[in-house]
Amino acid sequence: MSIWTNLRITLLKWNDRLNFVEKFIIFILLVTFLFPLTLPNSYHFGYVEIQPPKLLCPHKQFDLHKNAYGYFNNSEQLAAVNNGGQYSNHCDSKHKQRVAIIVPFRNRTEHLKIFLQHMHSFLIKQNQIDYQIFIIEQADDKPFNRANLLNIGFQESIGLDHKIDCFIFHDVDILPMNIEQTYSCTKLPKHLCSYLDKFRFVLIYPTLFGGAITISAEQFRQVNGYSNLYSGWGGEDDDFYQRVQHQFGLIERYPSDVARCIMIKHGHDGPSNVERQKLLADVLGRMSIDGLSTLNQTYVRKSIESYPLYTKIRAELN
Ligand SMILES: *[C@@H]1O[C@H](CO)[C@@H](O)[C@H](O)[C@H]1NC(C)=O
Ligand SMILES: *[C@@H]1O[C@H](CO)[C@@H](O)[C@H](O)[C@H]1NC(C)=O
Ligand SMILES: CC(=O)N[C@H]1CO[C@H](CO)[C@@H](O)[C@@H]1O
Repeated sequence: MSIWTNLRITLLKWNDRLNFVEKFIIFILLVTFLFPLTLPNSYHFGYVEIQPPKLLCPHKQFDLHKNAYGYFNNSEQLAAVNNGGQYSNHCDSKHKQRVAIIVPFRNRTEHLKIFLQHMHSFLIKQNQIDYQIFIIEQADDKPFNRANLLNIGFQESIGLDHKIDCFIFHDVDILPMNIEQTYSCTKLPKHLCSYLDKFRFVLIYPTLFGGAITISAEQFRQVNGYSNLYSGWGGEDDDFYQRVQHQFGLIERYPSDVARCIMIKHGHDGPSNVERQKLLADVLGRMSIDGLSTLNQTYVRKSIESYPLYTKIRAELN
């Protein structure tokens, strides 16, 4: 008897023995375990893994040196930055992106110094984009509202430079380590720095979308920006993930050996947001009525100041 005949007989025997419910359960188990095998390697729950765009002309004359703390700090490179924290590269003028790097901020002056030196050194070495660093300072004593500040950074930086077409929203305490992690907008909104030293370079959950992200100006408008209501620590980036997922289906990430970053150590983040579960329960219901469309009612701009390595925008929240 051939192996196929044997198999057929065995299956027929089982077919008699099992009732409908048992067959159904076996069918479901087979589908659950076999279906993922048919998906491409790049698919993961909630995101797609992409290769970083190739750096077209990384700066040859600059080497990245880490100091004793592991941070980049190259004074020659810092000298190439224009007042206000702006840098223009001299490469691939056709497809060059104009990028605003938006950093929400309050009171972390020590982090800011390290961040500026490290980030300019890193981005000038990559030499991939025209960029400007905007520090958005919450100039009041209310609970920190990170997402509100990111929206303000979007609106105010575009007000200063209408040609900005790509945004990088970045926390001040996160630093990219791998020069291959290309800082620019790609097809979909993208999470940078998915793998942090603080979490032993493990992605802590598949829909994580905080810390550092890229999104085009047009895509950011399409989701009405961030919610302005997350006052206090946490929740706003999960809200934003849902908006983006609703609009675009997936986010992108780079592979785990590329998207590695370090987090500067610090103490407590301040009071957490007690309302966040309530807000997260109805993200899509609020999407069109809470965000860029309601931003003007949420703040008063106090000042715009240019410093050698950054432009600071101070805002008081209502
Ligand atoms: C970076 O380098 C400059 C001089 O090159 C130095 O004054 C500064 O303290 C350094 N900063 C850090 C954080 O190492
Ligand atoms: C908010 O204010 C700015 C300038 O002050 C204006 O250009 C913009 O259209 C306003 N946005 C909305 C949604 O009203
Ligand atoms: C501890 C500390 O420095 N707090 C300051 C943080 O920033 C706000 C607004 O700029 C100040 O009012 C606080 O005193």
